[in-house]
Amino acid sequence: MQWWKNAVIYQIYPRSFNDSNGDGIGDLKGIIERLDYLQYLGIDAIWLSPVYQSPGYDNGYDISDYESIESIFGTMEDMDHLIKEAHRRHIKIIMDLVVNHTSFKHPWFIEAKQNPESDKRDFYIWRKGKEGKVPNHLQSIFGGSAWEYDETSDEYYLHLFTKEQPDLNWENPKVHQAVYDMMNRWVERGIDGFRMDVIDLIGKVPDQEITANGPNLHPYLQEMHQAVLKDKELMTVGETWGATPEIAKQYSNPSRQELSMVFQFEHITLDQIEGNKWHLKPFDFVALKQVFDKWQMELGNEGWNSLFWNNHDLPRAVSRYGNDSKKYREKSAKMLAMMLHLQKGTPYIYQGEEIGMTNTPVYNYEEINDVESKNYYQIAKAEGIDEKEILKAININGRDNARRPIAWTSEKNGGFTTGIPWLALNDNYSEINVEAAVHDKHSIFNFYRQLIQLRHENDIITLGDFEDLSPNHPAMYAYQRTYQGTKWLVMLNFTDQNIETGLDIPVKKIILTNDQMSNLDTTTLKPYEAVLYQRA
Ligand code: TEU
Ligand code: CA
Repeated sequence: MQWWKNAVIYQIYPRSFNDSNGDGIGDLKGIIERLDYLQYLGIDAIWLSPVYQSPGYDNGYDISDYESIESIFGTMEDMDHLIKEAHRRHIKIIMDLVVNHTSFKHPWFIEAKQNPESDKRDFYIWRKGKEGKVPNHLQSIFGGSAWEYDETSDEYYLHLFTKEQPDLNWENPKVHQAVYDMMNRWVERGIDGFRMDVIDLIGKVPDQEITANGPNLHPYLQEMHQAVLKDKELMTVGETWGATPEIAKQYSNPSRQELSMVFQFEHITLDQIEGNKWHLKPFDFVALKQVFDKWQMELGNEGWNSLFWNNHDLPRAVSRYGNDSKKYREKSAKMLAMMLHLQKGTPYIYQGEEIGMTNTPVYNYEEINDVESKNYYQIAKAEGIDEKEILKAININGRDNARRPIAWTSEKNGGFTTGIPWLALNDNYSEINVEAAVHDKHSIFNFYRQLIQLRHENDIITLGDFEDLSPNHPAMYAYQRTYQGTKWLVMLNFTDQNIETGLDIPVKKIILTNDQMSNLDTTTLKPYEAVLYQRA
């Protein structure tokens, strides 16, 4: 079995993890200081969000040099040290690979812009305007046209994110070679895999306004596999917003030699109206279960799932899907953790999820940091939407929610920094912090530890069959895993009410629960109760 199949991955957003030198920004040395904590949690690998040289228009997802470290994060020596210290603790390092676009400060783009005759021109996507207007209707994912006018050449270049993130031209084979060479040098440095940023966009056909899932996407990935990944123990995960189970199999069927797995976002986008993250409809629980069930059932042996509630782009899970009130925060966070971690696939924990960090509201424009939220605010304002409504949407789904620094202790600024944090911590840090969680036997943190350990010790979680026992129940998710004659039953109450389960199943023992009063009667569940039973 490949190592990543029963592994648990921990995502670090370096800027907000731990600051070692008091400049208010998390850094590589800060991560090294916390490796013992991660080893104690029990995770197998770290996915490190970008630490490469970057002017920071999109917090590091705009890279100006793939092979040097941004000075605010440290040096290449620090990076080598991190790899070594992580490996010493049996923790692998997965790097973020952002090759749909570079920064406009990347030497390739600087040359491309300055000298239209240079061979770097064709590393990017340039088009003539149409009657003094943009070449076509392609939109930036962060709002507005995806085309930016360049006066020097009287052409437009394509950027699917901010204009400081010009898209690379994957129709140019020289781009492939440059990317593969860079990846290979990182592999030689000793890293263990790549998380591939918006990888489903690299096959785009701009003139036909095709962005995701373009016709050459899979051939490119197969070529990348041959050039970099082949015959190595590397793990790869593609960020693919538009994946269906059929598409996910194309990426992750081992026989196709592309990726280990993808992140699919169907559960995340379920409550969006027309795919717009700022326009949500009430959250349909039965539909949510259907999405999870579908992904559990349909990949079969022809693909591999990744499992996540959270990342650096998404709101905090306990606020979004659980209940972040004082009364139910811990219980509902554990329930969400159990739901995810006992499914088939590779689970990801986003930093702070393991202590149940919550969303952090903002009350005015000045408090917003993230470029996506700022753009949305301005566009919505110009459309005449009420400021209260705009801030409400940002507080529900804005990316700053995930990016608040981690509180390590209840001291000033949560012990994250001795200086001024680049983004304020959530006010609740004196209560919700790592120190408190580690010392409390019944904490969310210690519940995650148990879930991770269970996965490492029981193949039923990794390999067992999956069955939803009550797909239409409006408040409960009950599923069963079966492997070599053993059956595990997971029962989860997603509400703050006592419920009748409609099931009466003979069980032998409780393996894990978030409620010390749980018993062997499966007919009722208390608010947010989550129990894992071994079946009789
Ligand atoms: O995200 C891809 C992406 O499409 C997101 O911008 C997403 O639409 C939105 O944030 C949902 O909340 C990746 C990275 O994860 C993100 O941080 C980057 O900003 C983006 O690519 C560009 O590199
Ligand atoms: Ca720092």
